Amino acid sequence: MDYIPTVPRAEELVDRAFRQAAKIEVRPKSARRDTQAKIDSAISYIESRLSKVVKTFPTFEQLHPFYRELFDLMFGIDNVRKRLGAVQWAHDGIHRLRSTSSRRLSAGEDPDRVRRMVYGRTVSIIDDIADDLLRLDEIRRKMKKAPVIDPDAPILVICGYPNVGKSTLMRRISTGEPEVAHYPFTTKEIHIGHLELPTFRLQVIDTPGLFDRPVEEMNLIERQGIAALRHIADAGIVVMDPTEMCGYLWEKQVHLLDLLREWFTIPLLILENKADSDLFVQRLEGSVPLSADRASEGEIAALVDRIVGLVPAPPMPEWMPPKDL
Ligand SMILES: Nc1nc2c(ncn2[C@@H]2O[C@H](COP(=O)(O)OP(=O)(O)O)[C@@H](O)[C@H]2O)c(=O)[nH]1
Ligand SMILES: [Mg+2]
Repeated sequence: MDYIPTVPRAEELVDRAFRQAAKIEVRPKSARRDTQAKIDSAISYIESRLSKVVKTFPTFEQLHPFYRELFDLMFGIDNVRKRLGAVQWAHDGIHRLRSTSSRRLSAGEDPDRVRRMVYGRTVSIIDDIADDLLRLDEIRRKMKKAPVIDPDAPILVICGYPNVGKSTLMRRISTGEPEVAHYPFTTKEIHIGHLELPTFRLQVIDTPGLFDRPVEEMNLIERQGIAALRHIADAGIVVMDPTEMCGYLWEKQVHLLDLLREWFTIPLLILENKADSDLFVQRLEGSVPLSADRASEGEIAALVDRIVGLVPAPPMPEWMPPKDL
């Protein structure tokens, strides 16, 4: 996610505003002008901080549907809108105090009394949005940790039971170290690798806890997580372990494969891993036997070729005739 500035806490906001205001001195001394200057300074400070919060928060309409859905699941987009609305409300309320105070000062009211009224109302307004500010800052921090996936570039997901060899495969086919990001649907992490191809860059995603068990075992959040990822996946690899050294019976793995075939409409490549083991027998027709651990560079290159064949290359930018043609 792009840079989103910190959301100030209520006490910090008020403290700073009043502390800055206290330093102001007007010459020649005039209680009225001095108070007005202090009030203006405090109000301007708070106004600008609050309006920055509202203006710099990402507008969900502009986000890719993947991120919109992701954030909606994470913290409810309506909830964020309501909280930003509260911040705007506080901004407007404090803005109005400016004219109220100058009117009362011009009318000859005791400056100290006017200042106390303005400060009192300011504290009470900011107090009303204290919880919104806290929550917005929490949301901002979660947004920054969102997975670094480019939903518009091709994406390959790696599926299969735990210990079948997904991470090993991921490391073999990616260029560089896979990045680790947080995904709200599992307590675990999501691993994103990149496969540099001559014409485009493929993102390879391994999601421990998501595509490695039957959907019946998942809670609603995890199912929604699958739905969000399904949006953006272009192809999948299902890693299976016919040696059952992973700890899962072959029948269970086949069941997961059937479910994955139901969930995904994208092309799936089936890989039977651990071909180096004495226990290995290829069990499915059309699958690719491989030892993710021991495969030679040449075997990995051949696998990458098959993967590339699965993924539609991103469209070339369309040529548009100049308007005056
Ligand atoms: N014999 C053998 N073991 C493998 C192979 N690939 C992975 N493993 C082992 O299987 C275990 C699980 O591998 P890992 O990649 O972490 O599986 P993941 O849980 O699906 O990500 C590890 O101990 C690997 O060393 C392989 O091709 N042959
Ligand atoms: Mg793993």
